[in-house]
Amino acid sequence: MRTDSSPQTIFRKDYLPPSYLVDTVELGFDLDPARTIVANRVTLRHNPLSKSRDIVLHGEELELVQLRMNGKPLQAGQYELNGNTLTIRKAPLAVVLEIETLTAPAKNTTLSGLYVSNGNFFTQCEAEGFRRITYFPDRPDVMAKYTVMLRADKALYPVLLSNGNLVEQGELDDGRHYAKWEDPFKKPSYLFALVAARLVCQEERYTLQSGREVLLQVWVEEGNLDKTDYAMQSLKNSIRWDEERFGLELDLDRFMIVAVGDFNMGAMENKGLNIFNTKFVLANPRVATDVDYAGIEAVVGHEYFHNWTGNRVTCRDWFQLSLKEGLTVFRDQEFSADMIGTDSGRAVTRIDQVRTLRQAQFPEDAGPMAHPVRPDSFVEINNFYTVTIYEKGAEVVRMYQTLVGRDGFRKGMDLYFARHDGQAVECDDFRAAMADANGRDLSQFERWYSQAGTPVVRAETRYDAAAKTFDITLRQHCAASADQQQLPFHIPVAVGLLGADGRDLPLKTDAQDRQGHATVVLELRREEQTFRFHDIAERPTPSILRDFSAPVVLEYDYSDAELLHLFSHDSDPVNRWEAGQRLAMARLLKLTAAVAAGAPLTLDDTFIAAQRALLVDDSLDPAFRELALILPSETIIAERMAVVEPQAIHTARQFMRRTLAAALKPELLAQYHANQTPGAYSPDALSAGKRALKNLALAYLLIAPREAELALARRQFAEAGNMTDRAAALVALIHSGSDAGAHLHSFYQDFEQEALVVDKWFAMQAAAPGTDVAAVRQLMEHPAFTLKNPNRARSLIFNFTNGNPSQFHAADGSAYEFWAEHVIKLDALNPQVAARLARSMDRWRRYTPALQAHMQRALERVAAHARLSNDVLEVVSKALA
Ligand code: 0A1
Ligand code: ZN
Repeated sequence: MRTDSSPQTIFRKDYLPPSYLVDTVELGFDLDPARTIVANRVTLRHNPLSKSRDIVLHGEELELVQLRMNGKPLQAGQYELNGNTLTIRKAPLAVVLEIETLTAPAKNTTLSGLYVSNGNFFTQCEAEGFRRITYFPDRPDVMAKYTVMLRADKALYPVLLSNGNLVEQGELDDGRHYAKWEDPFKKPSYLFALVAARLVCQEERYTLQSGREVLLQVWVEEGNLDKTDYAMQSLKNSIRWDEERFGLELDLDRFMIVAVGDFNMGAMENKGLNIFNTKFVLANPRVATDVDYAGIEAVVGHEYFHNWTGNRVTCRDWFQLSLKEGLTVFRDQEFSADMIGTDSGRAVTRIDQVRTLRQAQFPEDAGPMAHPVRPDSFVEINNFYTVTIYEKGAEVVRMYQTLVGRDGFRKGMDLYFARHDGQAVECDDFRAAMADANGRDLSQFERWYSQAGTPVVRAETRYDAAAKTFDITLRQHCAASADQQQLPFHIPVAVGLLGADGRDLPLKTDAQDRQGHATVVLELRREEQTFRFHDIAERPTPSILRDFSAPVVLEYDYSDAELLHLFSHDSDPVNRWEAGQRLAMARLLKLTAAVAAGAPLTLDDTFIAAQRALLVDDSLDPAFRELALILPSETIIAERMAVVEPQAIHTARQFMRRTLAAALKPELLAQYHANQTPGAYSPDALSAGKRALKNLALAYLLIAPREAELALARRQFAEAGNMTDRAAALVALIHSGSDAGAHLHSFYQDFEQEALVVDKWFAMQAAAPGTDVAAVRQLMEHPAFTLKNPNRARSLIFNFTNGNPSQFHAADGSAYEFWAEHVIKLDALNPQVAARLARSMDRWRRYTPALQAHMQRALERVAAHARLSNDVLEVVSKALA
């Protein structure tokens, strides 16, 4: 909660080095849910880079019991306790502080700091949670060695874990026991963790490529031990991959993953003790879908890869967050792609990344919370764990690889570690390593870090038949934000040219080193540049921005004929998919306008024929076909409209789906049967792709179902051997508007003991177009619903506000009232989760005036609430500004 009246904005330009550095931290915990005593003995020395001799410690929601400096108790007048900082002025050069504090973990509903989940103790310290555990200079550029002593009741908390190595354990009086942990590596406080719990583990000894043996553990509650195999396998794959691709070895003898049911985010990379949301650990075929399996692989990889990109080399300050997050997302993306191994599998992962960017990052970059990959200011750092920092940050890292090549990228990484291992550094240091290792000038590339907004690249082409040249002129612009003037970006634009036969033409540009390739990377640096291709014997169809080589909007006046050509032939699967999206989008925008104008709706046969051809093309990966057949989402369509009318968009998109379903029915049915995956379930990409295509076919077949289609879905629901198929059948039945009630009931009965499946049960109802706000309110009355568990709150509320636009934007504004009410309710429990929900209203100014008026009122109601967290206050005040 806010302690002073108005929240402070923190600026990057105000960075000052810490006045004191910390060498060692010895922590002692007497764990008790109501009253935990934390004894902290910390050795500090003055930082020669700082002029100040004041020791500044952060602390939040702590009761200070005792404070001693160099052996002597400090009295009230010898330090200042002001809000959330404790200052000792004019301190000696070398200081030992002994600090004893009290905290109440059971009362901590924020899930930041030390908290209790299902009777067990966990911590979450990123970004600023450590200050809720003890007084400390809680900033990432203060790195120290930690020793941790845990004491707790042995029967209640048989497992005591912290970072690094277990060095001692034993019994105490009164049924208590202790464990002492030592982390051999210096780390910032945000990477501290402890767990005291009744848990069991799957463990394995694993031999690194160097021959060293390490202990790997996955800790879960007892009933979940049958759901740890995939996380363990993913961990081993991650270790191997980082050795092979980047030459990076696990530096600890022991690496632990712990699953917790109450968690604000996906997972946390605490040194040697990763703490995970159960959603990204627990899986078996009965309860987890293919998407869940892919998520586990990605997040296990992500947290493991942080051990080097984040932990060994960390961030100087939180403005540099993307230094570790963008880079680590890029690494987990490459890991997932390499695990599939095929080119088409790799392309499927890339298409998924593009969809996420368009669905979430582009809107963020155009809305009130827009910020550069390296922000210049923030109010609450927890609000900056965004798709811009993570996903756009990963795109920025990917562009280095596109510019300098895979080998060049590896050289840059090697230099980065050679220079900065053990340090807290800036985004600029990473860029310098990439530039220096490759002898490249990447100074203009800095603008990807400093300028917000999505650049638009407009392409024009000119074919000269006599000279056999083809010119591509690229022009870039980026809408200037209020406080930023935009300068041209350094944009890699990958281009190929298709001949009339659909094949790639060998390319000859003015650059000497790129002759004869099917794809070249053009480097756009100025506002406008023309690139010439030679010896082009026929007018080609340009395939621009292959593999989505930069996070930009590409505008080019493609004719339908050109798009159809690309959709059937482009050798670059991402652009092949993209051509289909362009064909669909053009029609969806026209249909939406027709709905709004009350005009008749039609869909042309050419488009239907193209979709049909793709659907039945067995030479293509089923996963790719599924993606190519998914229409742009309602959110993505909305981003393309000047004034958003959610109902019209929904009606238009539904019309297109219904028309396609009717026209393609025999083919859909054939694909449904052809893509069955009999036998034991396997989450591999090929099987998952078949299931995805089959279930897309089922969803289409159930748009206007007759008895035969309903029977298919019912049978799949009843007989499915895995959650992917069972959940897909249930969703199709719910959307068909037929007898879903009984199926929902039986699904719940079967899985009520599985929290993650109950989340799915809420989520699928929340996102169904038939679910209005009254139905959501009713679901909240269900005994299994609680606002206190973030996964549960998200499953119902977020899937409604973000995943069900036609109902969330109901004309009477009733769902906005619901939103306001729950932002306020959640804020009293958990500001981080509340602030995420608050962001559902980001784009409110783009809706029709009537909807805007309702939205503004709801935003103002939240803003006027008496006791708001800084988290929510920042989001709503930026929205209203
Ligand atoms: N660093 C973690 C994400 C994370 C951030 C904040 C948290 O609590 C406020 C928790 C996790 C990651 O990138 O996985
Ligand atoms: Zn991360």
